[in-house]
Parts: sequence; C-alpha cells; structure tokens
Amino acid sequence: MGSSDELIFRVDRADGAFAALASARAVVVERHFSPDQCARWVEGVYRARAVWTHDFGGEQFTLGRAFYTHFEEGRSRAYFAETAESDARVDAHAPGLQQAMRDLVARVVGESRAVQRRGWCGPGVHVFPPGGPVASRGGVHHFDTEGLAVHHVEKRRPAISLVAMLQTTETDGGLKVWDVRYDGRDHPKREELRARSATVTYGVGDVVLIDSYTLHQIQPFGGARERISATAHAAQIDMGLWECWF
Ligand SMILES: O=C(O)CCC(=O)C(=O)O
Ligand SMILES: [Fe+2]
Repeated sequence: MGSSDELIFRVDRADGAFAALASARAVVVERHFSPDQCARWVEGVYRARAVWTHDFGGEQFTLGRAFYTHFEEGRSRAYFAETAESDARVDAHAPGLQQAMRDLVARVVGESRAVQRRGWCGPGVHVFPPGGPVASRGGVHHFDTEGLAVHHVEKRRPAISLVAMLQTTETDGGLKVWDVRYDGRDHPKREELRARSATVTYGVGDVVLIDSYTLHQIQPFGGARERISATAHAAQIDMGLWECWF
C-alpha cells in the first residue's frame, strides 16, 4: 500500500489554497479559526443538542441539515423543505459560522465572495459520537459528488469541500485521502484503495481543503469526546461564481 505525505500540503494562510490542489490531494490551512472561536461554536453545538438532526438512526448528528445524509437515507425532500429552518438553527447556535465558512471558500478560491446555493442548506456542523460506527470502523470511503449537478460532474467542473475541525478527538480521527479521482462510480474499486494515500491530522481550528472528486475517508477514533467539524461544499458555477452548501 502506498503512502505519502507529499499528498498533503500544509499552509498558514487560506488565500489561494485552491491552487495547491493541482499537486496535492489535501491542503491543510493551519489554525485558521482561533481556539476561542472554536470553543464558542462547540459550546453552542452542545447547547443545541435537542435540535441536532439525527442521521442514520442516530449513528451521527448534524447541526443543520446535510445533503448527503438525507440523500442516502431517501430523505432529500425533508432537506429541501426546511432549508431556512436549518440555516436559522445553525446561525442561532453557532453564530457567524455559516458566513465564516463562505468567507473561507472565497479566500481559498481567490474570489471576493462565495454565495449560498439557492434552495440548499448553508454550511453546517457534523457530530460523530465516541463509540459510534465512524469512531470504531471509520467512515465510508467516498467522493463528495452527491450534491453536484449531473452536468457539473460530467464535465468535472471545479468543486471543493472544506472541513474546519472545531473539536478534535482524543486519538486519531484524521481524514485519509487517496490519489484516486472519481471515475463515475460512487464506491472505490479494491485496487483503488491500494493507491497512494495519506492521512491528514487535525488540530483545533485547522481547515482541510479537498477536491470533491478525491477519494477520502474519516479514520476511526478513540476517547470520550465527539468529533465536531464544520463543513462547506462548494462548486464553481461560472467564472468567479462559487456556490456553497452543506
Ligand atoms: O470530517 C472530515 O474530515 C470529512 C468529512 C466528510 O468527508 C464529508 O463531510 O463529506
Ligand atoms: Fe466527504
């Protein structure tokens, strides 16, 4: 099995990080968010526990609604029916997080702004509980192509995912990336899993940027803490126009 840290670039500024994806499979923007900011958002996320969205029968949770979980559970209708409520919940409990993630997308791609995707939920928060399936076995191997329009995927138009780590796990829980690009299949072939790979390790406030067509997987983790991260998916719709969603 190949492994290479050259697949991961570490930078200390978000600006233009997108360009680095030409030669790396993941770019880590170190300490983009301050520990204080992350702690405030995490407090808000815990206070909002009663209104977390339960995904896959309570195996994982979100603040706000995430498209891929609804899509995979055949609940897309619920996702699209309650986008305003989803955004209101995120903003009430993690004030400023959605805008901060959109601002981050803009900086990463080098534009003055990135816009909310109309009719979709804005950036939100994933909560993976200790002892849950992701903690014990790791996440599913996947590409972040579910939310992209079919023609966007067909043309492999630019699309990215940004994950900001708000609360790290006690052990492990990094993001493994492979030197494997989406080829039209949702699940990787056995030999693709033997391609070069590397695992991104996160600190609080670090942001990981990946191309949405890159194979990736959350690694198993230990300890008693939830893994809490903010995510924005974004697609370049036109020259200079990037749209964001969760
Ligand atoms: O939390 C992470 O490191 C990545 C999560 C992920 O793959 C996703 O939200 O699609
Ligand atoms: Fe993903």
